[in-house]
Amino acid sequence: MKKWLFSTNHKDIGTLYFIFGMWSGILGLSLSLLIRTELSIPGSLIGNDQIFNSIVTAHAFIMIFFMVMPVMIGGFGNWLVPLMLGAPDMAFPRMNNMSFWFLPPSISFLIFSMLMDSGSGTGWTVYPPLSANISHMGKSVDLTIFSLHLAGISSILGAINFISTIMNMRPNHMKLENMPLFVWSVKITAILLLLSLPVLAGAITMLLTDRNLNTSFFDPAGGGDPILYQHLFWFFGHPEVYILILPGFGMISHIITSESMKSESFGSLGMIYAMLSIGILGFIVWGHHMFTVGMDVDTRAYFTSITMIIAIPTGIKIFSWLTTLSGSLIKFTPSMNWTLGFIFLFTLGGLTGIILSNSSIDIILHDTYYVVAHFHYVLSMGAVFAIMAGFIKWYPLFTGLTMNNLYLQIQFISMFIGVNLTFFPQHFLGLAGMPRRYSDYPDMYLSWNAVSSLGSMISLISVIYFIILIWESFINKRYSLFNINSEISIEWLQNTPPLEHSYNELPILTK
Ligand code: HAS
Ligand code: CU
Repeated sequence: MKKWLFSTNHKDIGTLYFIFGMWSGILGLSLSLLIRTELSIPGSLIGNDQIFNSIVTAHAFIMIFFMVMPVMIGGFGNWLVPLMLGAPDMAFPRMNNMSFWFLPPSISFLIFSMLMDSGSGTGWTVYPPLSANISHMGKSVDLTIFSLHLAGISSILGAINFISTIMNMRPNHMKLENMPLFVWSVKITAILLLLSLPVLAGAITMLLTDRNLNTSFFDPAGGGDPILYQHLFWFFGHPEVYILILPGFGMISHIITSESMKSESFGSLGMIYAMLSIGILGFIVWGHHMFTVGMDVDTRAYFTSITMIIAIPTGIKIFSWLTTLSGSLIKFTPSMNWTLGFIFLFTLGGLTGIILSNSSIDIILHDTYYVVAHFHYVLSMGAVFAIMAGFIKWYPLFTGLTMNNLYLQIQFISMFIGVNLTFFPQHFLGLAGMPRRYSDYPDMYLSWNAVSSLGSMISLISVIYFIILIWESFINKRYSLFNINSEISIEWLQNTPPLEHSYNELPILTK
């Protein structure tokens, strides 16, 4: 108990983040299944639209703040950054502990916000006037705001810790351009966090005072402006989407480089500049979420053009990964499968982003399922596929165990089918005009919704299967080769045969 509660060890804290992220992931997944069950056929299952909207809101918050961020930055970041730098630990180990322990109270507030009063049916964007007293009286939205405050503090402390560690605890001879790409990705992510989260904190605190202290920042009746909230939110919200993907980019670079037996990623320096450009551009494109607010045409033209420019550094990353792979003997190992799946499906999601960035098209597609399809391709198949690839790749490091390869292959195939079946039809629904955040629809949308819900059930089964595989590696004590507890590995180490590299092949053991 003491070990985990008071831990200042980056690996233990990383493990805590993984366990927390998995737990939240199961909660978020459960909520998504409620959504898909409600939408599997027309008519009402839950019977209360406020509850439906609260479920949608909590699903998004939990997946973003309590699943993807803790796992990618907290889990992989804590485990890998000090190791890749050769640093003994994080720069501020006790602050690291505090960053983690802010999260359980934070998610508790969010869960309470669903249970108290009428819940926060605001969407994760929490736009006023919907989130103001007029539509959300009671304490739910206030609890949601407090939850975000705590999660925000946790992330800001984490960001300070990563930046300090990376800037000050590198070996003397490691120049910035030689720093591993995952470390770079975490560093850029941390800078984005540090610059964007305070803006969110400001926005939600202003909303809190509007709700409770009679200010009117966002209330036209008192001289305020609800559009101001949208600007503040998306100034945070857009960098946030790159926060969710950049550490994944970092992991994908490492996995591709190592699995294709290359010594470094193709265009390593270019990759660093690409990530930096994505980070900088991420701060000046927020208006593409607000094309429908009544923007003048010049501003629309600006946000459309600048958004499209992000395709260039992202394209540099995609093509550098493909070039790194090029000429190598591709082995379809489980982590390689997830990586190739990532490249394919993230690109698909990125391309629909470019389509949405056209302001005139977005005015039609905004708030339809097309947007939902776009962001699930970059998140459920981008961020989550990167997490799966990284988790399987470094599982032996984290646990000293390995998972069954054959079963992992089956799990990959079933989840690949599941998520594509869930989200691909949502493009059609969006193009046909089905709005997002609605609990019901006319019969004409039935067929693709049914397919989508079926897909989500397949994904559910493959996630449960994955958890069983983790459990199986523990109970069968499936030690990895270099686990100190493994008798096989001790024996193996004592009789290590010489390694011989054959041309274009994995190193093979010769007896
Ligand atoms: Fe996005 C909405 C545009 C990347 C996440 N995005 C969202 C939302 C989320 C999200 C969560 O402009 C919904 C928020 C909400 O609740 O309302 N997004 C883009 C663009 C990119 C992009 C241009 N998004 C992401 C990533 C995310 C993410 C990464 C999280 C991980 N997104 C939008 C827009 C909206 C939006 C609109 C608002 C929609 C609305 O109405 O609400 C880019 O970063 C993607 C770049 C990647 C690629 C693929 C690889 C590049 C290659 C190079 C060649 C390609 C070229 C393009 C030259 C482009 C291979 C050619 C174009 C063709 C179509 C052929
Ligand atoms: Cu955006």
